[in-house]
Amino acid sequence: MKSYVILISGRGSNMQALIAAQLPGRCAAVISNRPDAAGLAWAAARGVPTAVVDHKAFASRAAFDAALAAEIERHAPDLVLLAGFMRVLGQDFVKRFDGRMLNIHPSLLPSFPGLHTHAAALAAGVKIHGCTVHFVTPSLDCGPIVVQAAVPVLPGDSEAALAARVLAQEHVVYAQAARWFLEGRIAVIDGHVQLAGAANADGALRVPLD
Ligand code: NHR
Ligand code: GAR
Repeated sequence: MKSYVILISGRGSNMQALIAAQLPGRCAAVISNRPDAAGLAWAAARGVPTAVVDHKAFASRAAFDAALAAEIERHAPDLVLLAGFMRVLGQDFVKRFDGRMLNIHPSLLPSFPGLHTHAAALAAGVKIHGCTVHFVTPSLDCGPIVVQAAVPVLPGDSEAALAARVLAQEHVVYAQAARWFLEGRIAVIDGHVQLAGAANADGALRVPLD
């Protein structure tokens, strides 16, 4: 059976959605760079092995990356899932897990890479926002896109309200993308993802409506 490792930094709601989805693979470990991440207790309570690799305990990003890679490789996972993981990973780390590491990013990439995406979307006045599952490559938030979900930005939205609307979709598309990967249905061809047996969506999300 295939296996996967989830990297978190905090709450871990995406991690919970992934584990609850009963993917066709075993969750070998949940690893956090923060010892106080709430998601660790949730995973441990469900019998999932947990580990902490505290970035503050290392003198350099390279030393942290090496320790994190070693902890992941103890489990020899087929897939590594960044789920609200908040440390930028260096090129050597990314190369070790090339083609088998996914991230969920809270915007419709390539719009709003980096941090504070919901504030940036509100500031830009976009009417449609969302989330993206992508392969992790050395350049931040730029890897091949697997799936995206779009939500409306509504009049009077706060950052928190918009984040919650996006988060609900993150939980859906991340579990879906992880399932596709574990089923062997994802191919990256010329830097673009192709999904075997995909149905094409029709219709449109238009915002606002009149
Ligand atoms: N690493 C690489 N090489 N490529 C990607 O695409 C990555 C990555 C590491 C994390 C997640 C990403 C996101 O979805 C991710 C994608 C953290 C930062 C950041 O600036 C930016 C993007 C993402 C995650 N982190 C600060 C840092 O100095 C720390 C911020 C904090 O601790 O709160 O590493 O948005
Ligand atoms: C999620 O919205 C995720 O997309 C985002 O942080 C939140 C984590 O929530 N990730 C990033 O911003 C990465 N820089 P969670 O811990 O409940 O999954």
